[in-house]
Amino acid sequence: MNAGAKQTSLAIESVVKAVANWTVDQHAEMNPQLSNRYGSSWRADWIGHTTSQLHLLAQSVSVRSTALFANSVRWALQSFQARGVAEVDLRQNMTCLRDVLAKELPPAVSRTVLEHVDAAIDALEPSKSAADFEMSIDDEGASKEVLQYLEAILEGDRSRAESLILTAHQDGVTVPHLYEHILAPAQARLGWMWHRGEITVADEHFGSAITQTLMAQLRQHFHRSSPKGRTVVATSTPGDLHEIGLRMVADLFEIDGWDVIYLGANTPTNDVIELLERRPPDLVALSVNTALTLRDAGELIEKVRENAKIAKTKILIGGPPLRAVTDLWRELGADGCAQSAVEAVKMGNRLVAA
Ligand code: B12
Repeated sequence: MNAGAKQTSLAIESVVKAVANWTVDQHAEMNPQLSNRYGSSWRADWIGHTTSQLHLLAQSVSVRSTALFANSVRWALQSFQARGVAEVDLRQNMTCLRDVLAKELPPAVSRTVLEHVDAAIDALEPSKSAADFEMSIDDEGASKEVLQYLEAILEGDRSRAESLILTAHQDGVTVPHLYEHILAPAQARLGWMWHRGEITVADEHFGSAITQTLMAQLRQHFHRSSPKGRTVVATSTPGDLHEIGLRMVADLFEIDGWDVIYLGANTPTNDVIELLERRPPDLVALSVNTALTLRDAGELIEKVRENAKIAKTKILIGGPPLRAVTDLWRELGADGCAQSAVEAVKMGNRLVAA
């Protein structure tokens, strides 16, 4: 990660609270209708929204990607529209944020930061459509199996959802296929439905819990290749609560004959480094599941590179933000990136062989 960009990113984080408040003050002054239109919690809601945007801005600045911020803001627009927030209000809010940042940030950093905000303002132009952006919108026709699995989840029928997957496995469908072509797309679709306000967080939690239980059950049926004598540590970053994608990656490495040290979600960076020193692996598989954890991922990679004992360990990275902006992995200092668990295993073998 670039040191100057990281510093600017941290400078933004340190003023989030004040900037969010000033932005909402300016927005309310510009548009007195705001308080009528969004009910009694309007101020807290807009401060919450502006705060989230500022955290995303800080992350995008840390990886020097205006595309990441533009994509994230455009992606959020769809969710807000589904919940009755007017597009024009989101645009005004971003314009007020720009004014406040232009006034408050030191000139040395404001040019870079404002480039990101300008990209977001452009992304919110009414002439732009969702197709102009690269977030993982899974709106295409899903397979029959994915739809059947989702239907069982959304009808609250856990037994049917489990039996669909376990029966398919008994009928010869392999674990990698079940992961890649049914469970992963079903999870993405649950996310997309929640994003558009079609299902609740409870529905998503119910489905994610079933997917995790099934993955645990399928473990008993893994057909492992002969041992490769290679070890991978599969981890995420502190504060990242997503674990299904990383676990799929870990499981497919195990099936491929690797020894896997799976650390799961929300792992403290210093503890990961200590583990890498104690049990040096051939590969680290690092999962980044929201743009909000990109800087932490960059820091983990920096700490590996600065540590003579483990500096040469190959680092493979992946997750939704790296699918949306495909060159981020270089900026973060990883050795490679892959878009799916199946691709992760191929890339991991390639990196270690090289
Ligand atoms: C379930 C879920 C959650 C659950 C997680 C539960 C759990 N135990 O895992 C909970 C409720 C905790 C959650 C919270 C949030 N979530 Co969430 N979540 C999801 C959801 C719906 C499914 C995730 C999942 O299981 N995917 C299935 C797996 C298989 O897919 P995957 O993670 O992409 O992994 C594949 C590849 O990316 C790749 N891969 C993954 N890791 C790695 C690692 C390596 C090394 C490699 C090579 C490849 C690789 O291989 C995997 C298999 O093919 C996704 C939607 C989506 N499109 O995925 C959102 C999603 C990941 N969440 C998102 C967000 C924004 C959040 C929140 C910030 C929401 C909020 N406002 O609070 C919080 C953040 C919480 C936190 N601090 O981490 C966004 C991230 C957007 C972005 N690009 O930054 C997503 C994409 C939804 C969306 N489209 O907006 N979430």
